Amino acid sequence: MKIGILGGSFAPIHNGHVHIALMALREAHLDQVWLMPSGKAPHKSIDGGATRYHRYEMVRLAAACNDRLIPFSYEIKKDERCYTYKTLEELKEIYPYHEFFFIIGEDSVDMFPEWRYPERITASASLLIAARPGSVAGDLVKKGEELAKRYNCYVQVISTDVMDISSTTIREMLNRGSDVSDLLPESVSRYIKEHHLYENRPVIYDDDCLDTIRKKIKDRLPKKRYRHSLGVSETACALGMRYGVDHRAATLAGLLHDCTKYIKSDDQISYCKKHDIVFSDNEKKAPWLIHAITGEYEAVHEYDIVDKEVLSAIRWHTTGRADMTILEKIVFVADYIEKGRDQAPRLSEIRQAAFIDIDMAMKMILSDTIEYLEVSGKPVHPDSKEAFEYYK
Ligand code: DGI
Ligand code: FE
Ligand code: FE
Repeated sequence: MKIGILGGSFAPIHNGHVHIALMALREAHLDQVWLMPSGKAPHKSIDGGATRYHRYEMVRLAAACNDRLIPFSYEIKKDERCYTYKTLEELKEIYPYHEFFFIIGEDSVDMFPEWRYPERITASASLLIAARPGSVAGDLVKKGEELAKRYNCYVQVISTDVMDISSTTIREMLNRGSDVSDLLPESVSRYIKEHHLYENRPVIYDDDCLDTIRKKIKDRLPKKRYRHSLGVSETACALGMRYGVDHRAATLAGLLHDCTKYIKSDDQISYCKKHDIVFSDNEKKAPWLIHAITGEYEAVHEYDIVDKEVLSAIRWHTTGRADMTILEKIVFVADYIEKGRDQAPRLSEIRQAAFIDIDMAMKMILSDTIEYLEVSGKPVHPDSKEAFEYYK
């Protein structure tokens, strides 16, 4: 099949993207266009206030308008940054029988030679250039021909006729509370409203909000696990006060950190498959670690949490990682020292250290956990190793 690939951060996906995809289908006689939201960019938030789960969900909703538009989660599933040349080479390998057409915007044409390995991009895919409405077609066609010659590949210019829309503008408008319904598919517009995405309100976890979440957690978790979650949230609250972090955010993160522990280890993997959540081979070997990943997912989808600080504290509470945020450390440490814990060696020492020097507590916990894992013959996750290297 002839497959167009339209990548982007899609934060959020809008009518302009959908239009480009539909025009590419028609003008290049494609069988399908795969809408591929980008994964992480290092040191830069491309989510613009929504999580990658939200971005993908919106792509899925937008794609529903035409059965040749396919939401494609390949890059969003990866934790590392994706380069186009690499993704395309991987796709060619996975789908050797497809012919790929990579769609770029007119704005990217001049910069294309500066991309990482453009010649490897064109070796894996033809290029479709989405012209802006009203652009001087002749000039663009000439630029396309130059690219085709330089990289010895097929290049086609696709005309589009929607006005310029950008995700950045849409986010700004949403921030101001302006109406953007003309610029987005209706389902996406509704989704943004329902989940309060891109609203610039300060997130306040008042007592009512915390009570509601506490009740819900109580209903969903087994009794012992609920007690533990309360313990972690109290301890995280106190540590939040000690380290000058919003103690209500810490309380919330503590409450939610194990929110998917009601799913048994064996079922965590099928839960991930069902919801298109990614985990690595390391987690496959140690499925009890996956609850940190599914926990972040449920915090978004079941509890409507958009606060990145809270979400990342849930995500990293089990293995830790290098260079953690203060809230990540607070939840990680609180999980280990909360009042219900009584098994770990040197608990009282670590409890004291937690309130004196949290990095010291990190070091002690990581070193004891790694030792425990090694003694019991369990694999130590690379994230934990990196965390230990960082805090030792
Ligand atoms: O969910 P909790 O029981 O409250 O605590 P947790 O999320 O810290 O999970 C603890 C379990 O995870 C415990 O059995 C130790 C294990 N663990 C922690 N770090 C690693 C790890 N297991 C492996 N294989 N590798 C790790 O790096
Ligand atoms: Fe946990
Ligand atoms: Fe826990």
